[in-house]
Amino acid sequence: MHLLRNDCEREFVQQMRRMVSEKVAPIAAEIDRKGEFPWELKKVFQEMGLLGLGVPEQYGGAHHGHIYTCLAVEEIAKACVSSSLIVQGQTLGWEPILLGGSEEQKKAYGPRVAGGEILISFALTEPGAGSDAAAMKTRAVKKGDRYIINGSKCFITNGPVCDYVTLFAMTAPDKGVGGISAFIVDTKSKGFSVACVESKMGIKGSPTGELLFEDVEAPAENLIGREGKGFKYAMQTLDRSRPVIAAQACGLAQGALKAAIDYGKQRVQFGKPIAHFQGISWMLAEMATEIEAARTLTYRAAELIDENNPQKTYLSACAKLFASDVAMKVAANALQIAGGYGYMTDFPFERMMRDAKITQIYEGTNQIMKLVIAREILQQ
Ligand code: COS
Repeated sequence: MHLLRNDCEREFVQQMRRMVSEKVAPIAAEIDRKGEFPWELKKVFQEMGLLGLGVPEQYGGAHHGHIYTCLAVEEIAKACVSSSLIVQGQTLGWEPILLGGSEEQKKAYGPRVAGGEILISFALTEPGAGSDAAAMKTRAVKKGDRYIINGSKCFITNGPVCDYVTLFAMTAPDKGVGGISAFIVDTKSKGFSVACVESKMGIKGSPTGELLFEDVEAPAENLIGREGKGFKYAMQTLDRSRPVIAAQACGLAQGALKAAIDYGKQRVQFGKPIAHFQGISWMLAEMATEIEAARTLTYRAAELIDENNPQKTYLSACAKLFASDVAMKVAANALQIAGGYGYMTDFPFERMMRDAKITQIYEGTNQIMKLVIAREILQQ
């Protein structure tokens, strides 16, 4: 159940549901099986303006608030988490520019991001810098009117198909986190390459890549904000993206619950549909309750982002932690209800369970969420 706040939100969700049932749900299993980026859905989302949900109107987008990105991602993830990452990844890649970029940068990239003319990815993680994001080794050295970038980034969502990355690199290693800067890098630049496209457990339709930067030149005007501010932009971006992942987890869980209800109502054992056995109906009731709680927390966190409330770091981490754990539990229980059939690839349960796992890992592991939450409550 969604407590949508006004007609605009209700209409948007109705529009999303129609599109998802017509375009996404019928090909979700195939996207997973093929393990290919669904370009046809990218086009559908582009035409609906979904790639510009994070871009304010003055920069060519359709931003009415962070809630809309969450609503879009939740609705798509009910059918296909891989496809929801097209919208999520685009917003994530753009947000460092929104947070720290100049007017010129916002005007130059905003319309192209919003219109889906370019795909943009967020490149923070490195092989040796995952949870400890500040331990990055990628270097950007200023030479005249350009920066020369060397290093590698891993686990980059849409990295293998994107046109630009917002890249985080050390400009002053002796300053630690204060020496990290953010850049807009064109993936057509000489010296840029995709070292590998990862083979993954789930989200198989969302290409994840390792990106190499070998003497890549970025014009000085592609620095986002000021030198040394990169880590702050990265952390602020993650504060904003964690409720989106929480929304994705809510969508996935809702999709798994629906599949379990449908299955439970038609599967007859011992002379009646299994959903009418108390053991199963109570499982369904618990799953529904946990999803309601996760969704309430998620959309409250998204509201705090829109309000720029100082508690946003705290609640975003709470939402991502709680909703992703709910998604994992609900997906596992949904599969359990479907028994042997749940384990078969003819049904969506095993895909949902594989996809659920990543929500506990990316945009900060749930252990890092606990670290962030604990820091926030201890310093209050
Ligand atoms: N908003 C704004 N600034 C923030 C911030 C936030 N949410 N979190 C940290 N900062 C600032 C701090 O205020 C500090 O600034 P000053 O040096 O000016 O005081 C600076 O950033 C360093 O912060 P901190 O000391 O907390 O950094 P740590 O190295 O201890 O790392 C964690 C903090 C662990 C929270 C961070 O590394 C993290 O989020 N790791 C997970 C990364 C992640 O989510 N990766 C997912 C892949 S990217 S899709």
